[in-house]
Amino acid sequence: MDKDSTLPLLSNIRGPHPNDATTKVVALNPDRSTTAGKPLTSNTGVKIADDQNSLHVGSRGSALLEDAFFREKIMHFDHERIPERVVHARGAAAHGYFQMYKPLGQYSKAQFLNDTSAKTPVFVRFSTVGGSRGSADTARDVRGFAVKFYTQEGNFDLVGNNMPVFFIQDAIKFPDFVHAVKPEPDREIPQASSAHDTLYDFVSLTPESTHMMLWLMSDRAIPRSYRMMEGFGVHTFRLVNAQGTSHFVKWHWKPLLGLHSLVWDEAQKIAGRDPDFHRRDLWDTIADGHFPEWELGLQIFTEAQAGKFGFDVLDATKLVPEELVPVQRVGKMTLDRNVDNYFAETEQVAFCTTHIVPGVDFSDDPLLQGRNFSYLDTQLSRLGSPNFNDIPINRPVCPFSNNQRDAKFRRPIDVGRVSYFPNSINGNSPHETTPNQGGFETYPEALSGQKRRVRSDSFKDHFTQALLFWTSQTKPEQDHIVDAFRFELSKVQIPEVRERMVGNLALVDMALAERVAAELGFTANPKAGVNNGTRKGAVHPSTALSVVASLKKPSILTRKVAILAADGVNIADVEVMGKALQAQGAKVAVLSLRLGHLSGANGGTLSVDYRIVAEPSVLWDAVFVPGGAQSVKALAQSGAAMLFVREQYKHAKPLCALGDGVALLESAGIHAADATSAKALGVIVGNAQAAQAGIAVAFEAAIAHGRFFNRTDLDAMPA
Ligand code: HDE
Repeated sequence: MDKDSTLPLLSNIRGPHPNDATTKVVALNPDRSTTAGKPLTSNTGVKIADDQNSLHVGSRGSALLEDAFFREKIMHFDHERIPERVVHARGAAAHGYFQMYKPLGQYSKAQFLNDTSAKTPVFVRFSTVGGSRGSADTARDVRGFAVKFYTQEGNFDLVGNNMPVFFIQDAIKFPDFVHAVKPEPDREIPQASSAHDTLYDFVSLTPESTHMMLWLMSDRAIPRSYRMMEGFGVHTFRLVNAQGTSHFVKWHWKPLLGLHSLVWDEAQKIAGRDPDFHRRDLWDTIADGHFPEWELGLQIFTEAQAGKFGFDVLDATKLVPEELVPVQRVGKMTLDRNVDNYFAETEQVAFCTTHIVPGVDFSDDPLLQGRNFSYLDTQLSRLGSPNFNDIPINRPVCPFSNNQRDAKFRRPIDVGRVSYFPNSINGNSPHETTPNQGGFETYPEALSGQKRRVRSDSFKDHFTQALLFWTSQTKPEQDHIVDAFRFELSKVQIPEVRERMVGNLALVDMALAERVAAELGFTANPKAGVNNGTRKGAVHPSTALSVVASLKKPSILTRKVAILAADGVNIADVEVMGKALQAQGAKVAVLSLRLGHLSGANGGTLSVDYRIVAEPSVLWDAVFVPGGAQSVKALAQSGAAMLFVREQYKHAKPLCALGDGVALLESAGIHAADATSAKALGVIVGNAQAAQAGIAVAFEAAIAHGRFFNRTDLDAMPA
């Protein structure tokens, strides 16, 4: 082979920004502007002749106060930051659209839930909760999943998380919880981590947190990608139809790529190797045209049904099992455009749980009621003005008009004498709209009772659903929960806090608590827990709660596969396997000891996409080692290459080797002879000819499957 071999997509994994070519978005956002071809000017439009030098006395003298251009530029720069979010500071976002499969008029009169021809624009921001704006993406944490629908009846913000329950029941405890999980105030340590004394002190004294703590220790807290996690509205909301009938609803987002998670060792290593792992993943796949998709799932039930569930649907530490109320998939959301500007869009977007539209209403969940105060309040402090809805990313796409006036950063020039209602001077405009014609009407819920600071008795069972979650996990997922508690509690310094937390776990399940305690040097004791709740008893496992059990339609679309090669590689192996995987939508790249071109065993050259040390194993979903004795020998002499295959194995990822490549796995302690045993699940090997005979198909199936936790010797693998 004479010519250089480059698989078409290989060098384009971090492709160009599609916005460069797109202009459709301008209609949605008239404020979008570029500087291409324009002169550099001051903020008042004066053309700048010299932007390289400030005004000085002579060539070496002191600077002059008169230098207005310098002062304007530095003044602006000095004030470039706004306060980061108190929680959910670290995030990434994208634009897209939402479309219904069938009208939902039976339950809700909302236009965006009924008009199946409408593509409602959305802006979605994903986030971690605890870390600062510059923290790593892969921290063990809840992920925010906030969706702004720009509907024709106003903006609807569904400000959710990737877990369906929460740590606390009443909003008054939110500052306490957040203070406990954030870095400890005297030393500002640890960053973006729940593994410390104050968090466990608080949650162990607050048994209502136990259910959510199990979620936090599960693989849900370390997603592989924002594109591969579920979203939940958490609270019970209402849907209200044109007749005024209300149903309760739980909102779900179901990712079409299925649910996938990292493993903890990998997540920690990624935090150093690529702290932007999730941001980059979202950006790159949208730029590549592989648009992430989620189906909107709804659990709809009546108040009468809710009364028979055995738990309170107003309690945000409880979920409604899908076996009890099935999730109806009613529409689909597609994210098809990266942001133009991180600050203008992702940083300035202001989500508020109060942003609802006719056809949607609140329930009395005390956490939701508190959020309804908090989000509006926080935007004032972050964005600095009650005019924050005028910032382009927050502005509705439907007409809006009212008598609110002035305040900092007022953008519209409100014309006319009238800024009050009723009026006769302006024909009584802007006028009210009756509910029949689309005006918002609050659901007339009947309420009575004394004003009291009290928690309902129906909120007091803190352990039954924790047990439900625990028993619904597959064995490897249970192992991961146990390992995560052991990890976090061994970082906790105060023995009583550890014992109290394990005591609470004992109130969920004694075997769970005993397993956690086994490596902490004490015996699990339910009496050490805080049992101010009651346990109702038996549970029926729910497969929807398990990431592993709910993977229904595996695919290799957008999965990242590394090909390890060096000089003397068998290029035919690379081409056959690379093209087969690309045909199924995987992202394939050649990794070597150096950049440039590799010489093939039988002539020809292969271009290298990445150096192994710069893009190590934890950033890849699977690895392929092609044949070529010289190539394999060079890789075997590289610690980085050996670590690569060992880590792939340790993190339960698929490996495939052909011909001489099998020897590389062997020398890493991964034995191809075990190919058919449970021990080597996900290790695909064959001779070179086998490449044409189904090895690629077997490897694809392994990648689609994801992780092979049934490998029995994962812990023993040195990596
Ligand atoms: Fe939030 N939350 N939260 N939260 N939350 C904020 O609002 C708050 C809660 C969630 O990408 C803040 O704009 C209180 C549950 C997301 O911009 C703040 C309570 C759920 C985001 C706030 C909760 C969430 C936030 C900080 C307890 C899942 C990021 C910045 C009553 C259903 C949105 C901001 C984005 C952000 C308050 C609990 C989700 C301080 C008081 C439960 C996804 O207003």
